[in-house]
Amino acid sequence: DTVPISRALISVSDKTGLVELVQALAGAGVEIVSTGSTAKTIAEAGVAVTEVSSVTGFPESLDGRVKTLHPGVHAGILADLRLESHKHQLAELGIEPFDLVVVNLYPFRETVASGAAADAVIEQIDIGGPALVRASAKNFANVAIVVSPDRYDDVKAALAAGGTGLEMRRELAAQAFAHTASYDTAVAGWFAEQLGTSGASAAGASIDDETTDAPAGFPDVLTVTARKAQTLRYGENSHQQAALYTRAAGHGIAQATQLHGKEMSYNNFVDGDAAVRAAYDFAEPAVAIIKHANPCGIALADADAPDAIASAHAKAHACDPVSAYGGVIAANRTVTLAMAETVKDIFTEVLIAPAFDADALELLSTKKNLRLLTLPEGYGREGVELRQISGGLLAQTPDVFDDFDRSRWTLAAGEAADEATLADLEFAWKACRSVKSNAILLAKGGASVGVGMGQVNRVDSCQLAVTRAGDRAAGSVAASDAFFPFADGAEVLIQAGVSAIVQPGGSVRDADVIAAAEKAGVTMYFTGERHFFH
Ligand code: 93A
Repeated sequence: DTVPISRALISVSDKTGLVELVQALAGAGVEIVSTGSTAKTIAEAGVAVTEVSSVTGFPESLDGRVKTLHPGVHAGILADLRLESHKHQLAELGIEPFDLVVVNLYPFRETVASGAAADAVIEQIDIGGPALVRASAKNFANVAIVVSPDRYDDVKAALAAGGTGLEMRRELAAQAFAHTASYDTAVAGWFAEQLGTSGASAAGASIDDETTDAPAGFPDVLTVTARKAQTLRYGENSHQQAALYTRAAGHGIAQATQLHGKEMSYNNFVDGDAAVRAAYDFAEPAVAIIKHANPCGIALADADAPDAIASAHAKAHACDPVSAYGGVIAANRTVTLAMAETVKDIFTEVLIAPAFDADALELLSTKKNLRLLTLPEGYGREGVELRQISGGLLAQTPDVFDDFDRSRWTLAAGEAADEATLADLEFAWKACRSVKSNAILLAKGGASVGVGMGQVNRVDSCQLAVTRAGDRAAGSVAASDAFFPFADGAEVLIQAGVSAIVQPGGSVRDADVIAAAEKAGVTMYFTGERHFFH
């Protein structure tokens, strides 16, 4: 199954690592055939190279549009040398086979991104390159196809080992087809954009690696390209292996920049993601503290606080100081020295913010176990969320508050709330979006004071939120991520002394729930929209 490397075709736009690769190949006696500027680079490095035109007997023509599109090249790639008939035909035709093909394509995406004119973009649609890649990948039984400089070291290792192994060639082929599929998705997306239609629906095969925009409809075929960014020490538990894959145009925790601290763990990424989800969607300065993917504190800054983000953090921490131990924090504003001075004394795994003031960074950098990450404001959002289930993927547009409008709420019970209470209800409602269902969040003064999460019935979540809030439950407001199926959950909140409740409404027993609120003189708003988060 090992195929020795003796003749390589190399045609690359990205010349990274090219010289080192061809030096290794030439040193091992490999014949190198190459195209225009690739051949020039190789020759300039003092390595012997055969121009593809002298193999085909046909000049590179039409400004490079026809270089390798020739049976003399493609028969040499596609011949299955396990078949005597193919070997005979090659001999009759006077064609030499290739066993290694190294190609990377015209920089189509980069050209689009540069703002180039349509004609220039079209010229960067590679035709011959993908043909080489696909032909080589189809014939992985005989040919190794390399589409990325990342794999040159593997080629060098194969040279030293006497050739490429079948498993390596099969894996390279899979990478190659993913590469051309993603490339064509970008081309199709660009054409669709020119036509003013959604790239995704026109391409029929998108949510690609270069866009995080929600598609107008979900494509028939989903191609997700993500590159391995990091091997993680372990997964959710130490007996599980794990790695981080990032998407090229991603905007989230996977792309955050780490300024300080130990390597991020699998659980750090999961909790970091939840923290960003919880804090970054607020327009006001906000801080969320996450444990096991749930907020144990979430708060907005006091309007008159001298240091807004420090105020938000202090309020978030006060919600549940016991649980905040070992937490992951996200702040949606620059971390100041005042906030840093508090965080420094609390065992914290990760702190994510758009930026850190220099003195705050210096102080927090003295904590070797604290990971500090920056993620720009407005990040952390995907146009489409994907979740793996066994045998497939689920895709959905994210649950966000972009067109939130409190005037759409309806008063279901009690008297209309005053502005301060309404503001707390709005905060509680928005905050409970990042709490796992069943979610009950009690809030006061722009801060959570008791969070009930992850219970399999709503009454238990109510009880948990009330217990956590303790004597702060009285006079707080409550949000419920979904309707109360019975009055019992709401009654737990009412007995604890909440002054107002916001919930979607829509239960067949809404009348019972409303009656319980009316009886206690508690205000209740219906939002008509729920925010499950599982
Ligand atoms: O214009 S093409 O579609 N026609 C071809 O026949 C062809 N063969 C290889 N582009 C073609 N290529 C591409 O040229 C390769 O994919 C590679 O990106 C590039 C390398 O050209 P050069 O060696 O001149 O830089």
